Amino acid sequence: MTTLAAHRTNVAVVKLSAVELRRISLPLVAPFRTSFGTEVTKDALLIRAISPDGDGWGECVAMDEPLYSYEYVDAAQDVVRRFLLPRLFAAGEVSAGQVAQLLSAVKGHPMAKAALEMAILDAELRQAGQSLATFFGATRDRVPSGVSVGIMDSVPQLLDTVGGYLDAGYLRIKLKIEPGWDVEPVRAVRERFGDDLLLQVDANTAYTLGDARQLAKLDPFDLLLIEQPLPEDDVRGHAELAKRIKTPVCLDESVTSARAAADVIALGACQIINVKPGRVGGYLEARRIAAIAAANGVPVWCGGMLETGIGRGANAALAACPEFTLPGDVSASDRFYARDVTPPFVLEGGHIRVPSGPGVGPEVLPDVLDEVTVSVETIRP
Ligand code: NPQ
Ligand code: MG
Repeated sequence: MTTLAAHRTNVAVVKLSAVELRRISLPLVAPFRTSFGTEVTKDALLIRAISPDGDGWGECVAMDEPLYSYEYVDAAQDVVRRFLLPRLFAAGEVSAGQVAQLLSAVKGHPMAKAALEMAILDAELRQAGQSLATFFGATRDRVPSGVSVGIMDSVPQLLDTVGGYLDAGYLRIKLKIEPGWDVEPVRAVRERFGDDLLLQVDANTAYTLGDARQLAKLDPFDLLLIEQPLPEDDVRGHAELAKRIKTPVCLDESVTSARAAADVIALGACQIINVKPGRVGGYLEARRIAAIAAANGVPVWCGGMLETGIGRGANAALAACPEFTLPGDVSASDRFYARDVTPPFVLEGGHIRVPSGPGVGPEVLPDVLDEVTVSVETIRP
């Protein structure tokens, strides 16, 4: 198993001379509505690991408000500054594979920890001249691209939007749903675009087990999956729901670690897993989850958190690993952003190209970065 050995192996060590915490704000091309709220801008925390042997970038996917999970970007910056960085600085030289262990005394905050590990990993891979895809044992140089479609004001508006994405070449459509916006939009999209369309839905925890009969009304539409219908901690509810509906249950929010992944699989709470590096504490844990799921015959796909090009490129590398057998939410940059901090990822026949240069993600464009920067904090040992 060269892929599993690979992420236990240090490709280099990183001597941290400083860490830059940079907040950026990117306008979305259109509002993105989910069952938990409507986003119009993306506020991200970027982390630059500064070392004498070269820098590395990490991206924290925490939202500006604690709506997807309890994390939010101000809290992430606070925990990085006050509790995480002192532990990394105290360790002296670090390798990405040591970061989770060094930070393990601090409970929770997986997105903050993931961003730090990613910055170290990027610096390490750049030193070694290796791409994340190579480090991971990825087997593809491009990945099929799916798109997440927000809740709309009307069905005609939804059909227009989905039609536009299909014209652009997206290979799979995910509809955001909530009570009052579920069967009707799914039926309309199926009728308009046909039975061959790869179609799935994501509820972001908006239902309860009491809604099982309503969710069973989605059964006739041959969906690939329903993502996270019930609350994050309702593992038993998902196991029960999975028995009551035909649509395969996929978990996102509930899968907070490799152990949680093994548990939800063992308990029959899901048939498919959405892997998101930020949610599980980093790319290394995400890679392990993919291996665990595959070993249990559970298909995985790579989720998305509206990443800038930095995280988008890294997600493409993860999605290029052999365990990823379903199209992910790795969309083209222009799905969300007119201007990004890296050269844009574009659709090529419905696929996104996996970065092949050294490091976790592509090169950052310094001029754009400065233009979208809201604040910069530099922390030294
Ligand atoms: C999901 N993502 O799969 C998430 C939810 C999500 C692409 O559907 C800002 C930052 C806004 C992160 C909106 C997709 C967000 C966000 C939605 C994540 O559940
Ligand atoms: Mg989701």
